[in-house]
Amino acid sequence: MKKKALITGITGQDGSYLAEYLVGLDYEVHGLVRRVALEQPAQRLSRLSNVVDQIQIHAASLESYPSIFHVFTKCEFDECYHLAAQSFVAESFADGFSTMATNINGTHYMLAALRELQPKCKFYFAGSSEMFGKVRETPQRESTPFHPRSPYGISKCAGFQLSVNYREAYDMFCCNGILFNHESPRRGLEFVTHKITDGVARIKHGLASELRLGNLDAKRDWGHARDYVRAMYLMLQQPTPDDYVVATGETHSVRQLCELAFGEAGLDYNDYVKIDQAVYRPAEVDLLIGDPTKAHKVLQWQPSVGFVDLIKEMVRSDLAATAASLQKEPVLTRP
Ligand code: NDP
Ligand code: GDR
Repeated sequence: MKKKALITGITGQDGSYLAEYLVGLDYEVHGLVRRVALEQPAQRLSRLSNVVDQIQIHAASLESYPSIFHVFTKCEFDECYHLAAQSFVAESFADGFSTMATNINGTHYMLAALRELQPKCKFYFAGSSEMFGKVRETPQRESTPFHPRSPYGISKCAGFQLSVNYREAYDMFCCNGILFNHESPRRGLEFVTHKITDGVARIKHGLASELRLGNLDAKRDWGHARDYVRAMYLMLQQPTPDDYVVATGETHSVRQLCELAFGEAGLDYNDYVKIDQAVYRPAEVDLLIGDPTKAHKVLQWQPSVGFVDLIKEMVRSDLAATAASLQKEPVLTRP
């Protein structure tokens, strides 16, 4: 019998890599997607082009408990990876109410429906290094206290605590990943890595003359998304549920990212990057660097791609995609 997994947020960066990984492990993979994604499959399911014929999609929304409940009445799952969220920190300042509603209630609905219908199903919650926020110690580990700096970070703390509470109160197998930033050519264009690598490609091909960014001194621990979805899977294969930091253990500034990405295309970022105060956040997370010792020891997890190779891969991918779009060659599959 094949194992069955449900992935919320399957259309996103992580969901698409996780779907491919689990299909490769011979899982029966199901995805929960918003109805709008089904109405615009060419755009909204594009990250899933490698596996779309091998997965089953269910229409549901994090805003609707009945829609989530209904999915769990249709099929029995062994594992549930809850990745769906409003995931852009800056947007959470612009509309904190909807970020809170989607991320907190959505997680609560998932847990409540599972408890009611499938309490033996293992549950993964996509926690974040943004929960550490104004960091209390460096590097950050599982025991580091949370001090979130945005509505997004607060919503992730609430989701984390909900997951812990269902584990303790109802003996459910709930794991929290505390994942540091992870990127790839599939990253949304609003996030700084992809904004920069896409900007480099556009400048290199003469489509733009500058790139407007905010705080270049912020430091992040950036890894590759393909590596990080393996850690999610490994958490649910352990004998007992627990929480894990997943990170590379290295930190770099946005400025270093610019230097590397522009350099990869033979450009000097100083000639193109303009500082735009409008992109600064009302409260910033200045420095993140994770200590993944527990994930190394317990999960036997190690990242396979470092910062330099990650950014080079993203620049190369964006240069190729921009060149293809200029020649009006359709890009049939995403990387
Ligand atoms: P993305 O933004 O790429 O994907 C988010 C997913 O959530 C999309 O599939 C989106 O669907 C779905 N979604 C959003 N709102 C709803 C809703 N109301 N109902 C149903 N689905 C919804 O995020 P990532 O893949 O990068 O991240 C996955 C998870 O991990 C997120 O929870 C994020 O907060 C968390 N995380 C990410 C990190 C990172 O560095 N990438 C680090 C730490 C945590 P649609 O396509 O319809 O918009
Ligand atoms: P982050 O990612 O907020 O860490 O959240 P993002 O790439 O948006 O920002 C990283 C840092 O870069 C600075 N920055 C800019 N950011 C953006 N987006 N655009 C800019 O122009 C810009 N200029 C400077 C930001 O101020 C910030 O310091 C990501 C998301 O994936 C979350 O869902 C996840 O939980 C965390 O990573 C871990």
